[in-house]
Amino acid sequence: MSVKTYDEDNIFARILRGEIPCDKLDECEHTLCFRDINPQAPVHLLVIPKGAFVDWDDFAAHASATEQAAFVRAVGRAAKLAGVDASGWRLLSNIGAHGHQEVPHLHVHILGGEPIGPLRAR
Ligand code: DGP
Repeated sequence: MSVKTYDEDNIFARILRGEIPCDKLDECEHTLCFRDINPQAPVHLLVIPKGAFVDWDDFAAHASATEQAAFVRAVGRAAKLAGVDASGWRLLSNIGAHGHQEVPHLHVHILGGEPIGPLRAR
C-alpha cells in the first residue's frame, strides 16, 4: 500500500487553520464547505474533510467510518443548502496527476445552477 505524504501547507489546510479566509456555506465537526474561488458554474462549492487526507484514495483507506459518513452527509447537505437538489448537480473529485488535482487535500466539487453539460468535452 502506498502512503501519500500530506502537505501541511496546502491551501485548504491553511483555510482549515483560519490562515486564509473562505466563503463558508456549511461546517460540521468533520467537514467544511465553501465556495470555489474560481467558479465554473453559478453554483460551485467545495466540500473537504477536516482531517489531513490527500485525496479520495487516502480518505477511503484511512479515514474513520465516522469521518466518511460525515463527508457523505455534508455533500448532500451542501447541495440542499445551495438550492440545487431539485434541479440536479454534478459531484466530482479530481485525484492525482491524471485527474488534474491541483490542491493536495481531498475535496469534491459540487457544480450546478445551470445545465452542466457532458462530463468531458473532447
Ligand atoms: P482541483 O484540485 O483541480 O480539483 O481544484 C482545486 C479548486 O480549488 C479549484 O477549482 C480552485 C479552488 N481553489 C484554489 N485555491 C482556493 C482558495 O484559496 N479558496 C477557494 N475558495 N478555492 C480555491
